[in-house]
Amino acid sequence: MFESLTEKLGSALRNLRGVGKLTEENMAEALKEVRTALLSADVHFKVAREFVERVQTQCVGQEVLKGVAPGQQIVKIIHDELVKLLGEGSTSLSSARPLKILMVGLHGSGKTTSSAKLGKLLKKRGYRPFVVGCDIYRPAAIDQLEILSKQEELGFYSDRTSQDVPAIGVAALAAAQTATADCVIFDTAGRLQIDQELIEEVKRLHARVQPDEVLLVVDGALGQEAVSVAKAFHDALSLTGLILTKMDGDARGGAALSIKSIANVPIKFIGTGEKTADFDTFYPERLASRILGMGDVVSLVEKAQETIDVKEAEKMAETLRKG
Ligand SMILES: Nc1nc2c(ncn2[C@@H]2O[C@H](COP(=O)(O)OP(=O)(O)O)[C@@H](O)[C@H]2O)c(=O)[nH]1
Ligand SMILES: [Mg+2]
Repeated sequence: MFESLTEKLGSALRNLRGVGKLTEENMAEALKEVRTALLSADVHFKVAREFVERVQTQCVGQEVLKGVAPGQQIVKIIHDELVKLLGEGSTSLSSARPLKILMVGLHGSGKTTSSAKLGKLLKKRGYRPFVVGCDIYRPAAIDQLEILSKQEELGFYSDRTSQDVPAIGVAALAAAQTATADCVIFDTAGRLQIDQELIEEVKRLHARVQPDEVLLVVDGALGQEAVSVAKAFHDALSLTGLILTKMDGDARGGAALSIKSIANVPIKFIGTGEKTADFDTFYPERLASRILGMGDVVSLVEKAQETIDVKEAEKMAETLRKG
């Protein structure tokens, strides 16, 4: 995942890690390389620019920590900014019961697979999930979902004779209730591109079933193009989250790093393979550490910061004692 970005960021920062003193020149040089690394990972240019600016501002205002090289401190700043870019602590799902989840996205992004994967994951969390095949245009998609639902022992509903997607949705809710399911996942149809007709259909389904979560499934290999896809779906459907798929493949990082700050929708899950088990809650911290590949430096700086915090607290206590 993101090997090339990791390599490029690594080389930009390696030179800086050891330097005893940061000068404007060596910092500017490194930050330029960081920006280039982000751009070549197909991160949206605005995101890359703002990222570098934020890092720069923080480097200037940073208090020098004892026992930490300035370059190492920058690694920590970049790490923290990456975490922010990927989105912090926003992966939880609505607590509504039944929990109704609408899966939307382009054709081939991984909606059907992710519907089954999410069902499996939620089952593990104690839900009784039910999946619904709403892709009436491709009978094979309904078969695919049915097979996966059998495999994972999830409730399943579809109506191969109906062309009325909102009606299928409503009937599915009734079937789910009868089956005492407490989580209903609607797998919908996709097109190769954003398509107004299709969006209208999903909107009608949305209006009828009133989902608690609207998750956009995005191919992680898309790059910054994912941003316009997310925007279009967000405008039409008010997304509540994203699922980035195929993160095991040639994902360069563009989609993951751009989407949260431009479309302002949190990444909630990632798909990391073709099997139903290859699916996980998204942890920004974990991915940031993987991208940077410098966990040792990050924890070193964290320790140094903790020491400072303790000292400050002691100082404050002392001041208070003296009154
Ligand atoms: N490697 C990999 N393949 C995936 C992942 N998610 C989906 N796929 C594959 O992508 C293809 C399209 O998936 P599908 O769920 O049918 O997409 P849909 O058209 O959006 O419903 C299938 O061959 C899936 O096996 C993933 O996380 N990793
Ligand atoms: Mg499908």
